[in-house]
Amino acid sequence: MSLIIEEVRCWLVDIPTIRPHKLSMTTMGTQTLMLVRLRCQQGIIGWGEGTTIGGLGYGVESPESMKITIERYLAPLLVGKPLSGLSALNDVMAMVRGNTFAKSAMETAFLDAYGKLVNQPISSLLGGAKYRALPALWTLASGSTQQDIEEGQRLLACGRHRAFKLKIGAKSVEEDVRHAVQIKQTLGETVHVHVDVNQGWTLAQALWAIPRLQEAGITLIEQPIALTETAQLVDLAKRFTITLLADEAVTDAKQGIDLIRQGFTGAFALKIAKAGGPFQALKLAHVAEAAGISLYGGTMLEGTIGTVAALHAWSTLSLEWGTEMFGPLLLKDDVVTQPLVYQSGCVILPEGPGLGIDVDEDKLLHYARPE
Ligand code: MUC
Ligand code: MG
Repeated sequence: MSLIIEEVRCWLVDIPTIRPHKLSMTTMGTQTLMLVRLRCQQGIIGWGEGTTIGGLGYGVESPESMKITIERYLAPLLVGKPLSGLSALNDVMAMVRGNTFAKSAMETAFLDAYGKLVNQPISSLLGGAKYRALPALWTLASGSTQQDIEEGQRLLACGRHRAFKLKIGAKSVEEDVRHAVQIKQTLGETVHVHVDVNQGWTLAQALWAIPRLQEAGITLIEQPIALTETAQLVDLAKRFTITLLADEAVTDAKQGIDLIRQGFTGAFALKIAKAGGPFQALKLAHVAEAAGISLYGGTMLEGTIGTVAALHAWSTLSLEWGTEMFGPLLLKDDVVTQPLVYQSGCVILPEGPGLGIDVDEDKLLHYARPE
């Protein structure tokens, strides 16, 4: 069965966060959702979303560049062509180099539309969901140890989350370690706490901090050093028993193979934006599975559309380290008619064809930047 796209439209939607979200490279007070809508033959609509963190602070694409990449380069290649599925879409999109964040939004919108065409959820197009409740941690990133502790305790008490990630790397390494150890000790032995340094340390700082965090019972150390220092990351992973999670250092299947060949023994964080879409992220996941590398379902702090797209992919995998698909909870509002359900430390994969969610176009237009 083929899908013919008739029109592609993009919007930039700015939504405030519930509190400042502090990472090593930026503090977020707003998230910009780059939304794409495919209008296809037979009246089928597909939605996709691309996000990043802090404009160009995190990655090489901005929301504005994603929109222009789609409007100017991807849409003209795709509109009017009969697309028989993901492989056909892939071949066309390969004519544009790079720009995986923009391609992720397009691949998501295509999967949403194609799923509606064949009356199947995206997870079924990607191999089939193994479960519908996926573990989802919460990231503590207020910048204050006391506030993070209170936030963590409140979320544990109401049962929404059972595991946490801490954003560190912006302060001195001594302060980072003190902050993480204090939070871990207060939240307790049974609560999984991991840290994301977002490339904030030098090798020497990492060598000082990692054994201290390991000793305190921190469970994972995410991207401690610069993404380009893969030999050092491989070395660090071999030195300690605590698992090192490669995030910025591993975007797609090719980079996964490179790290595995170098002897990496840690885990991989998957993100649909890094790889170029849910299907592309699964290619990295399958390489990792074949090499015995454990997996973690990562977020680019997407709203509901991008989060659900990733959940469909992650639901087909065994994720030893769970997921961090909490993005919609960080936003004060969203553009969908029904919020995702978060309960007992998990997020529930929606049912229905395509993404399984409906977009509220009035809300979208309310938040959208004027053209
Ligand atoms: C990252 O690097 O993992 C994920 C959660 C969060 O708070 O930031 C992102 C980015
Ligand atoms: Mg990370």
